[in-house]
Amino acid sequence: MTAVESVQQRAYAARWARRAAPGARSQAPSADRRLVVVSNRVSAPRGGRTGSEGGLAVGIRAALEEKGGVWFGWSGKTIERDPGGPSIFESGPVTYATVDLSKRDYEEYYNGFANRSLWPLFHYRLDLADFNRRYLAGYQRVNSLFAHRLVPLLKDDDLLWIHDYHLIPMAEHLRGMGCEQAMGFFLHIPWPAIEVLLALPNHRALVKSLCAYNLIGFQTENYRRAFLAYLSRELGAQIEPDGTVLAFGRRIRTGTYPISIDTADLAEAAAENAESRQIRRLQASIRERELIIGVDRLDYSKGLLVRVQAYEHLLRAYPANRGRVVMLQIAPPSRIDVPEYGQIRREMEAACGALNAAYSEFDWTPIRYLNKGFGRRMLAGFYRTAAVGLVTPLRDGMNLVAKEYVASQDPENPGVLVLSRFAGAAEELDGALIVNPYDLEGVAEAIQTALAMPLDERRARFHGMFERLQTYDIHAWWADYLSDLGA
Ligand code: GDG
Repeated sequence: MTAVESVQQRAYAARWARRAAPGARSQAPSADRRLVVVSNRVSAPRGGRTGSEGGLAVGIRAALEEKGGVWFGWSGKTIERDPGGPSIFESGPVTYATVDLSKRDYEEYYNGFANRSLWPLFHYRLDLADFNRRYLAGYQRVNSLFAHRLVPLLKDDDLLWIHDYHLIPMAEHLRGMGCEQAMGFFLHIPWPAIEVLLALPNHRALVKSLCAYNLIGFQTENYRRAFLAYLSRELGAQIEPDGTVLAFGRRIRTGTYPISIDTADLAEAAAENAESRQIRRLQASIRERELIIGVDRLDYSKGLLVRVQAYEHLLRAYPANRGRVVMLQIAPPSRIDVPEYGQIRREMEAACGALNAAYSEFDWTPIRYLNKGFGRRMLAGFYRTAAVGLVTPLRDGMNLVAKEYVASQDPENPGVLVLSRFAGAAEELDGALIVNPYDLEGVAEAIQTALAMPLDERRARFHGMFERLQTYDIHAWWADYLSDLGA
C-alpha cells in the first residue's frame, strides 16, 4: 500500500467507524433544519417511480424522503419562450419545484458548457472539450435564473445542498442576492489535476464561485487534494490541516463523501429477482456459460470501447473461453443531442459488430450489446447472474454500477468485480481485481483470473466489500454530508 492509499484507507475507516457508532445519525445538528436540494434535473415521482433513475437521483430522494424538504431544478422540458416561475408539486414530505428551460438555455448551458466543456475536461478529455464563450454565458445565465427562481422559496435557516458541475456558480448568485443560509456543494464527477484544469479559460472564476459555499464535498480524497492543490498553488490560499481553506476572504470546509447505494434494498431485490421469469430466461439463454456483465450510460468516459477490445483479447489469448463465456453490455443512450455521444454510439456498434462477426459460431454469440435501459430490480437480477462484473471507466467520479454489482451478489456463490483504478470506487472496493483500462492485456488477464477464481477467494473478497457497503450506504452518505454541512 502506498502512503497516499494508506491515508485514504484511514480516512474511510474513520468515517465508517463514525457511521457505525450507535445513534450516530440522530445526533446530526442539521436534524431540525429544512433541506433544500438543487440539482440540474429533478425527478418528480408523477405516476410512480420509473425504476430507471440514476444514482444521483436515488441518493437525493433517499435524503429528502427521510428528512422532508424541497427539491429544486430543471423539469427536463424545453420550451420556445422564456421560462416562468417554478411548477410546484407536493408528494409526501417532499416539495418538488421545477423550472423549464428555453431551447437556447438547454443548448448553451446543458449541452454546451456542462456537457461539452466541463464534462470532457473533468474526465481528462481535453481533445473533446469545447470552450465556446456562448456556452459559458448560457451557463451563467441559467445559474442566475435558477437562483432568482429559488430565492422566493427559501427560509432563513434552510440547509441548501447543491449538486454537481452544472450548478457550480449557484451559491455565488444566491450570495449576490443576499442569501446567508448554509450552502453545501457536492461534486459527483472527478476534480481534475491542476494542469488539466488550467486548460479551462475561466478556471479562476469557476473556482472563485465554488468558494461561495460553506462545504465542498468530493467523492474521493484524491479529488479533494487536487482541489486543495489548485487553491494553494494557483491562488496562494491558506489550507488548514483539517482541509479548511481561506480563499477570496471566505472560510470554506472541504470533505470526502464517497456516494453509495441502498445496499440492503438492492441485495433484497437481487435475491428476490433471482427466480423471476426474465432472469430464468436470461439463464436459459446463456445455458452453462459464464456471464460477464457491463452496465453504463453510453458515455465516452466509461471505457466501453476498451472493454470490447479487452474482451476480444481474452478470446484471442485464452481461446478456451470461446463458446464458454458471454458478455452482456447494457448501454442506454445518453445526452443524445451532444455530437460526441453519437460518435461513441457508432464506434460501439462497429466494435461489437466486428467482434461478433469475427468470433461467433452457429450456436454462440460472444457479445450482446443492448442500447437500452432496464428497471433497477431487473438489473439487480442481471448482476447476480453474472460471474464477472466488468467496470472499466477511463475516469469516473465514483461509479455506482461497481457497488451495485457487489451488493447484488449471492453471498454463497458471489461473482468477481473487475474494476478500473480510475473509478472513484476503486479507493473503497479493495476486494475487486483492480485494472488499468488502458492496458488491454492486463484487463483480459484480470477477467481470466476472475473466471478461474476459487469459491473461497470469491467469498472472502465479496464479504469485505459487502460489509463496507452495508455500513457506508446511501443513507450514511447523505447523513454524513448533512451533518457536516449543518455543523
Ligand atoms: C455520475 C458520475 C457517480 C445505468 N443503466 C441503467 C441504470 N443505470 C444506473 C446504474 C447506476 C446509474 O445509472 C449510473 O451511475 P454511475 O455512478 O455508474 O454513473 P453516472 O451516471 O456517470 O453518474 C459517477 C454518480 O454520478 C453518482 O455520484 O458515481 O461517477 O459520473 O445507478 O444502475 N439504471 C436502470 N436501468 C439501466 O439500464 N434502472
